Amino acid sequence: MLDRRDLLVGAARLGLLGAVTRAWPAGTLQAQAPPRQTWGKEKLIARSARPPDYETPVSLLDSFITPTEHFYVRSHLPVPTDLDARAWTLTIDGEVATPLTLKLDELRTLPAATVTMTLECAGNGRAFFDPPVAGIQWGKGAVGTARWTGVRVADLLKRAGVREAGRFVVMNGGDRPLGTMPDFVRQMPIAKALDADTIVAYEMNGQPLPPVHGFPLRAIVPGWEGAYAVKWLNGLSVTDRESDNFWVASAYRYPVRRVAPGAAVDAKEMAPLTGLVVKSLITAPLDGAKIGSGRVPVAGFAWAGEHDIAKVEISVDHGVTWRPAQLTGEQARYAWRRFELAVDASRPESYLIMSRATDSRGNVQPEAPHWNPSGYLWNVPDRVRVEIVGA
Ligand SMILES: Nc1nc2c(c(=O)[nH]1)N[C@H]1C(S)=C(S)[C@@H](COP(=O)(O)O)O[C@H]1N2
Ligand SMILES: [Mo]
Repeated sequence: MLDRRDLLVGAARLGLLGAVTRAWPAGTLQAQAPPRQTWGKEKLIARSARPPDYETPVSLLDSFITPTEHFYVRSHLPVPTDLDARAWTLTIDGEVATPLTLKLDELRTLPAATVTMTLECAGNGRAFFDPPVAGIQWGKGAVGTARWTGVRVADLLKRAGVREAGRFVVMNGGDRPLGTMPDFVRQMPIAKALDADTIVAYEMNGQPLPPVHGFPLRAIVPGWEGAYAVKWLNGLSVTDRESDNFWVASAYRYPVRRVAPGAAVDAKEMAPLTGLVVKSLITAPLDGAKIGSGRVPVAGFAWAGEHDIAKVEISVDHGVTWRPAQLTGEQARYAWRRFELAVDASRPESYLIMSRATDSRGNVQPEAPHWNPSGYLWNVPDRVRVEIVGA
């Protein structure tokens, strides 16, 4: 079926563009046509150029705050090109007493809140599952930490007045359905929406959000997997029932029981993903590094979504013995925690360095991966192999 978008792309190819471009939202047109944009992510690993998906190399993850230009990108749909801050509105409707439509200026007059949060794509580490699963083959770097500033969703909902029937808040972004990709919509339970740390952010690391990270507004749902952080946010709708949108009803679901690797799982045996699981990442030394013998400083980050990190241990003997690392640096409720330990590596041979985190509820990174059909929540202990090359 040819729709208006197809006709416009056809027109663009034929060089027939003119007045049409102005009459039609620019987004749909430019999204499909060159030029290829890199969004300032040249140092990242391009997993897909359009829509933009960029992974951060581990070598660029060695700081508590991930610089915005090094922050990973995950988009199911093209970045909208009609991102006009002055015209942008956020609508709060559904099961509320007073529906609201707020402009950015009005949002900025409300009390601001800043949350330092580690954002991780649920599919981070998907490439390591065996048997392989379909989807973007993320390695280790679909994760980063930023300071997000905006207004509390609770403040907005209080102003609108949530009715008794309200059970969920559906978040809609300004990206548009394309081809077989449905409109991107996510839903959170009303309790999470009312949490004082759940915000509608307009800043990332002290600057307006860049377009690729959701300018001008995005949701920040702390401790939960990345897809809850809806970019280009233009609507919060309070509902009394679950959304039947594809991204809510079918995607981001995880088996309620352990399943055999490669098994098909019935939809009824799946539940929505919510919080991230306990995990660690060794950022130094880098995998494959050649190092002089002696004490090798090992460092990295560990995180556990809504929970704190209680302990990180390091092994250099394939997990037979573990030594506790020091937890250092800044501590923020939903952010990763730095760990450091100098290990002794004196023999001129290859060493496997492993890190294993435990969260405040006693959850430990599992030895065996929890295989699941979409390859979510990879969290076995991290490992890097280094070569000791003599003194
Ligand atoms: N509107 C919209 N929001 C979105 C997405 C999207 O495709 N569209 N992708 C989500 C996913 S899967 C992740 S992991 C995060 C990634 O955020 P980032 O690109 O700023 O790193 O954004 C989420 N928000
Ligand atoms: Mo994601």
